Amino acid sequence: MSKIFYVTTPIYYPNGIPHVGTAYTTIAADILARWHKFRQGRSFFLTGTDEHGQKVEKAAKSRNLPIQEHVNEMVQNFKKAWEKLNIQYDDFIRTTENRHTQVAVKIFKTLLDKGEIYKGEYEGWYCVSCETFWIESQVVEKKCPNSECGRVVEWVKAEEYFFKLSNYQKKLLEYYDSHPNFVQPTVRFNEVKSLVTRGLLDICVSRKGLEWGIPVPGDPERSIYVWIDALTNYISAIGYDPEQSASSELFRNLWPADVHLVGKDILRFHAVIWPAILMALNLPLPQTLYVHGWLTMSGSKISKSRGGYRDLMELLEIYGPDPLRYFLMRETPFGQDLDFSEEGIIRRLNTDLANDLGNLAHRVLSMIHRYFNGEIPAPETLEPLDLKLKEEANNLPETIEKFLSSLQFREALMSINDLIVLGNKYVDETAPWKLKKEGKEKRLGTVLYLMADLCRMTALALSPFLPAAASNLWRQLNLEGDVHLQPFSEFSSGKLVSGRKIGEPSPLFQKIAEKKDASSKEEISNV
Ligand code: ME8
Repeated sequence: MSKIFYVTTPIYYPNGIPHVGTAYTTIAADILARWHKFRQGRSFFLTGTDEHGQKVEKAAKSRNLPIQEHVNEMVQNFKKAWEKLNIQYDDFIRTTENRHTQVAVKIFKTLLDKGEIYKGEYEGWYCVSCETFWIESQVVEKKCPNSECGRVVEWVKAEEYFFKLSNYQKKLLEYYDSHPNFVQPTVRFNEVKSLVTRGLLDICVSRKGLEWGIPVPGDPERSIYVWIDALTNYISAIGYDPEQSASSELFRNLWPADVHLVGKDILRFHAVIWPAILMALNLPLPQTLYVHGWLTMSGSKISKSRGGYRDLMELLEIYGPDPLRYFLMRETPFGQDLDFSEEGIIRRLNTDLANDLGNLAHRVLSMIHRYFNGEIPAPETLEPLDLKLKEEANNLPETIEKFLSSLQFREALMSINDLIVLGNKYVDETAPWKLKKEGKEKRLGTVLYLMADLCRMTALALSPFLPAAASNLWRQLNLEGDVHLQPFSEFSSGKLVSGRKIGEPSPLFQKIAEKKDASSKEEISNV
């Protein structure tokens, strides 16, 4: 059996409700998982919440709630948001669950027994925000050297447990050299390489007196500190056990992960610390770490602490899941920053979704009703124009695969939209209404069959990206089964069965008037 595609998102801090930034990573992972499920019949998508540590503790205290109650409530908010966005994860790991804490403790103990973790004293610069100790030469003017941070660092002295990260500098650099696609895009990989080349310090993996954490085995005064706890979720969730023989079948089928999706903020943890931990555990490293850009608003990163953005649930109420998913994935190349704006969502909704896709589906379905009493006609002899359309449609699976294998969501969506635009052009050129007038019934049947088949192909192509619209279109075509459960062999042109009745056409998307204040949305027309 070929390896099951395994994709992960970061596990998010439940110190606030999810926002559109957290949704960004999660949507990307969902698309990849859905696409691979379609292609190979199976895939595995893990997301979850990172529930220990001071940030979460502080958030609970500010709400005057017991921490457990706070996180339980927040987790429900995440799950509700993901459901509304049609995120189809296979597992949701919470780091407070037994299945995780037990494995995290075992991993800590294994590394301690191997001498990879030791108890020691450290004195030096520390960045509270990045939870990182820095080499003296890296710190200039008491500023954190992490380019995404730059906050003031503190001079600290501590007796804690440390992971021997410094031992891994050479091994990591060798690994990077022999795995040129390990971190993508290249600009991020170069950052990592230069960071590691400058030198690595051992990292502190425990904290004394932290109320909300997993106790260090044999030293309950201390808790396992966040990164060992958090990063290991990727293997604890799928049944890893440091006693290799006890690891689950799922783990053997999934590990190493194919893609870890992360934002720029946690690049170093995933490209340096996590690989070193895996090396220390003698485990293979993930295939790819894909580091995407920020969602910004007026140039600043959208974040829980900054605020100033509309609530994710409210965005979903106003626009629905598909326009949001489409805008986020279509607007900029995935590795780059994207300035988020509701005008941007509306523009994409009105043009690509309503004018192009909605229009195509509506006119084709309506004409089949008008000219063939709602019954899919049979195709006759194909002309060069028809063959060209078929050829373009048949190229689509390979094109999507090419783009998605390098996480080019925007380019994949552009190629689907190109086909939709071509379909609309084909209708204009073949002018079925004229064929009807001229009594060319056979030609009319061929044209509308090809168009209905193109709508079927479009629904399949869009199913990972716009799950709701794809289901809706599938239903309107009255096709059998669920669009999301079709075998990949169906994704080829000419598979539509003639003679079947189609359903009633209804607009796939409602246009919204473009105005500055999108809160008072106004539907302007049906497509
Ligand atoms: O860092 N634009 O959790 P977190 C794009 N628990 N992506 C964004 C974003 C934005 N404006 N804001 C957040 C943590 N993200 C740790 C992770 S993993 C073992 C532990 C996304 O709640 C992006 O994926 O701060 C970023 O890396 C992640 O949320 C940070 O989530």
